[in-house]
Amino acid sequence: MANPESANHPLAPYGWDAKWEAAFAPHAAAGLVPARAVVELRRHYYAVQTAEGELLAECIGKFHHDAKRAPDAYPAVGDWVVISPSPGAVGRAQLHALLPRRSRFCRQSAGGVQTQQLIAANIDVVFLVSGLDRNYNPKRIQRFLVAARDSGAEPVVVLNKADLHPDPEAVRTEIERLVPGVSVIITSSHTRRGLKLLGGHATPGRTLAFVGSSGVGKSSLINRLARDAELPIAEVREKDGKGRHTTTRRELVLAPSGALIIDTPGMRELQLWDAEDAVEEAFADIVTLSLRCRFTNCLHEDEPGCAVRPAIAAGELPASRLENYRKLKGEQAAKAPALRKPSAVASKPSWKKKAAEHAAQPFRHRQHRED
Ligand SMILES: Nc1nc2c(ncn2[C@@H]2O[C@H](COP(=O)(O)OP(=O)(O)OP(=O)(O)O)[C@@H](O)[C@H]2O)c(=O)[nH]1
Ligand SMILES: [Mg+2]
Ligand SMILES: [Zn+2]
Repeated sequence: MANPESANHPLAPYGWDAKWEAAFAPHAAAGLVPARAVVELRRHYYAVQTAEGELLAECIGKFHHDAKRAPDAYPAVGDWVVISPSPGAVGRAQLHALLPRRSRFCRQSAGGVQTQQLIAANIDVVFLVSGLDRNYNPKRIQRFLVAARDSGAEPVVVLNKADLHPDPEAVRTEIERLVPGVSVIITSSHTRRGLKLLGGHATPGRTLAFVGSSGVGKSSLINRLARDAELPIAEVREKDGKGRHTTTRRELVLAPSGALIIDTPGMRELQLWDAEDAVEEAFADIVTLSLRCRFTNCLHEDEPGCAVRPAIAAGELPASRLENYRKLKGEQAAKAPALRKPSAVASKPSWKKKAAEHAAQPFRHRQHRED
């Protein structure tokens, strides 16, 4: 949109445009200020980028109230938020509202169960990074495409650590056969293979998010794209090829190219999702079929455009298998709320200091990681 005013806005490099300006208008009239959530420090605490610089913003009461009904009512990294400076507290702000999201990437369970974990908002492209060493898993890629399908962002599969695989092209072919039409980029942050292709997505004002298991090289790739980002990376343990959750928070960085790049910690953050992954792995045939259902939340009952029912009707999938799958998914959904409780937080004077301490100390929920 060619709107000179929004193009000259100090937040334009962060993706602010005429449409955001319009969505924000009622809040502007109320004397509030727009900002983009750039770091999720803890639940309900964010570093936000305003026209004047970074502030620490805290959700006010309304958010906690709303969140009881909808977990994704809370801001995620990438969200445009409505704030006001906290009276008498320099560098701090109150967070009042979210501007309606253009896209949202969630980890969600297939089969229509309403448990979601919001990863990032207002992203244009989401890269699922796999390591071509030992991390590569076609079923995980299928699950990712299930999640990406409804996100509003363009999914791209990234096969990293090409330097450690004898034939990366064969893997690409395998994925393309599994999921026709999917975009696959082979990379190596060590040899720089594929970085130009990856960088082709990193155009000014575009928001890119990197997701994938710990240790696959998300931060390494982002550091290559945004040389000044200096996101922490760490050595993979030799014995199992898995990482150590070096990235401990979601963070948006402005790359020299003008793109906005979101780094995320390895995805298996909650025990729930591990259990779920196991179920979905065991029922990969159903997960694959459901990729072709018209509705993301298809329950495979009588929805139009369902791809699972016809497979049962044609005798390709035993009906009992769908029943078992539903039963296991149902059990997980019942377990979900207790695991999703937000952890208690205490306020500290300097958010930068807190962030540093926080980065040095793993989240408690990371005890449930993949190892
Ligand atoms: N051989 C090889 N190693 C790589 C490549 N990319 C990253 N690595 C190594 O893989 C390890 C993990 O990289 P990170 O960038 O920290 O991985 P991550 O995905 O950000 O991990 P988390 O932050 O824990 O989610 C580091 O030791 C990197 O040096 C690559 O292309 N080839
Ligand atoms: Mg990382
Ligand atoms: Zn269906």
